[in-house]
Amino acid sequence: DMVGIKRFITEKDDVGRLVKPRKLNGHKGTYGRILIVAGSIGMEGAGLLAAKAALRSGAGIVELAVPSRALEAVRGVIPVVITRGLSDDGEGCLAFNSGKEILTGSESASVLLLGPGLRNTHQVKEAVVYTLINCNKPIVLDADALNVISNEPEILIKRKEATIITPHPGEMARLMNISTNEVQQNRLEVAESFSQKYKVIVVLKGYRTIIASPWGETWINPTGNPGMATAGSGDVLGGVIAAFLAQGMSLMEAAVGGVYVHGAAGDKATKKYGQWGMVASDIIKYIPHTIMDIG
Ligand code: NPW
Ligand code: AMP
Ligand code: MG
Repeated sequence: DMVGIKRFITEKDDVGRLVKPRKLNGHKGTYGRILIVAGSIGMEGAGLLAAKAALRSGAGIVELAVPSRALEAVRGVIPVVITRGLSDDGEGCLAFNSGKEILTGSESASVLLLGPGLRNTHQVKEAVVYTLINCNKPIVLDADALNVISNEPEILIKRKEATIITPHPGEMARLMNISTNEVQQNRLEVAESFSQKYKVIVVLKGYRTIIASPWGETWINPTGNPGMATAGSGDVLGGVIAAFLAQGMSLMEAAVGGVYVHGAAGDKATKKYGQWGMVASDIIKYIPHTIMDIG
């Protein structure tokens, strides 16, 4: 039941407190290694956006793993990103056995981001489920990684480590087998009930993104604007949250702080390009200035 849940509206100072000066002797390993599993033929951009956002949010090392047929399209696009090819189904999506490869890749990672642009196929589902069950690292789950488990969200309870899910209202609706309208009419209750039932942090995106924790703490985000309703905006958010986690923030700090910074960077982007003209990569451009202003 929803009794006893504390609800807050995120303020700038709540996030500013999380932006700590770096240790003088810190090295890239200090700021975490993120494994991003994202993309497919035709959706190579999803992983690239997430990777770039993670690096601009302070992550030490970012590795982007894609189905092998998509590797050539992402290799070298962002020189600072490490790339890795995973077993391919022959059509540019993950194959059944890529789950084992993801697990191997995750051994050196501090955090995983799984889902943007993977597509909703049986083989992707097998790889995602294998990773969820076997991986003992925190995972940020987005997009198709949510779509593939929407008929068995119970899998989330089997995780050995924490999970943050970042559904948009359409993905939330699929996970709960209700309509997008029903999600939008009860955003707080939907996010809180799913979080408590499946023991995951729920980031329900959209106007005033809601961040609900299973231990009964909910945050409502005031930043962002409809200029962010543009392809790839959500892929950027996954990268920011993963980067904050990798740098040692707690789960809720990373989720609440990441959503705030992502929205505030989107607000800065509209000052330059307007709500009509801004695109997802413009949000990334303003992440560094946003973090500097807030911290
Ligand atoms: P409706 O129609 O209102 O019921 P999909 P996607 C709803 C990748 N991308 N408020 C809405 O439902 C992603 O990572 C790759 C209300 C809408 O029709 C995914 O893997 C890119 N409703 C894949 O594409 C750039 C909302 O959901 C439906 C809502 C598909 O993801 C683009 C659409 O959702 C993209 O990120 C809101 N705020 N938001 C790349 N360059 O590689 C969404 N809905 O069918 O899940 O499609 O989000 O585009
Ligand atoms: P996705 O649908 O996964 O690409 O995610 C879209 C991103 O843009 C999420 O972070 C949303 O919260 C944000 N967004 C979309 N529309 C709006 C809006 N009208 N106001 C604020 N943020 C929005
Ligand atoms: Mg998305």
